[in-house]
Amino acid sequence: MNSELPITVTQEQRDTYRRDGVVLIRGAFDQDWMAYLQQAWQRIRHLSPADTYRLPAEFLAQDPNLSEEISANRSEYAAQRKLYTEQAEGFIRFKYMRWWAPEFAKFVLESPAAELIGRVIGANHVRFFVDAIFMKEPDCQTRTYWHSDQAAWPALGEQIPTLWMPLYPVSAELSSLEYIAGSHGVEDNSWPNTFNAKKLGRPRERSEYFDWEQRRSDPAVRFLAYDMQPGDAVILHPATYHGGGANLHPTQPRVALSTRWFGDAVRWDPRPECINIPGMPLSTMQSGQPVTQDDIFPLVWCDEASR
Ligand SMILES: O=C(O)CCC(=O)C(=O)O
Repeated sequence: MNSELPITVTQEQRDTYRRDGVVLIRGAFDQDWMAYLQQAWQRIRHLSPADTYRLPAEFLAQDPNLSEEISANRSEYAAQRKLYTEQAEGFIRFKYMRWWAPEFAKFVLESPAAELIGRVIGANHVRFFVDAIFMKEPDCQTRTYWHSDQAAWPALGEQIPTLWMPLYPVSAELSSLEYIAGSHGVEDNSWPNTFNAKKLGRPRERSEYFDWEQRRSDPAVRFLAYDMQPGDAVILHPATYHGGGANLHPTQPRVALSTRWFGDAVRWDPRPECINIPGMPLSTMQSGQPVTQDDIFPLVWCDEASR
């Protein structure tokens, strides 16, 4: 499995990321990594609920919100899961796997993902933040609602990208995620769709996520979607709107791994509606302070030139 990046990130790719808030990189991970992740996915998806989300006990003890969220995720009651975790017919999501499924920790720490992020966004240092996996069964009509991720993160900074990679082929027409080019430059005060935000309810002064379907035929809006093979990856700016992606393929499941990363100059900005983070309750984050907790957010890559 490759730990070195097998491709050279070009200036054009860096410029595309800066301009569009999203860039496709082909062939970043070799087929051994992809087979390994496919196997890991097959293993976790067949676990019983009680065997998922086995986080360190102290993380749950110190963070009642996280503890409640994990119980909802493991619930055998579909209604409860649906209320809090976006699970829907034919759509499964897991997160925080790096803490409870060692294959995903290995990917985060040993694959060239962090280097790829650093080279695309121009960071000197790259730390791991959080992860999630999204699966849509063949012929799953559930669309991912249009959203950007920034409102859900308890941190501020330009460099909090997501690396989105399908474990099996996806096609732009049938199963890809879609992106709105340049939407990372648009002012947005949307209320996120996190477990905590749903419990609190949206305050009147915060808007809902903009539904880009309304502008589907507007020639000024660039909707982007890609045909992708295992090993390809999309890097996404935290403020770029993305969504769509029902899986209309008749036989091929759509399984995507999203890993989120911290680059340079990221500061805590804890708000009660943000995501829960294992090992770092919102109440312990000091507003405006840089991210330094190596045990929770390992520093995975440094640019040699910045040492
Ligand atoms: O793959 C999906 O359906 C959703 C992915 C997503 O929204 C994300 O990674 O932020």
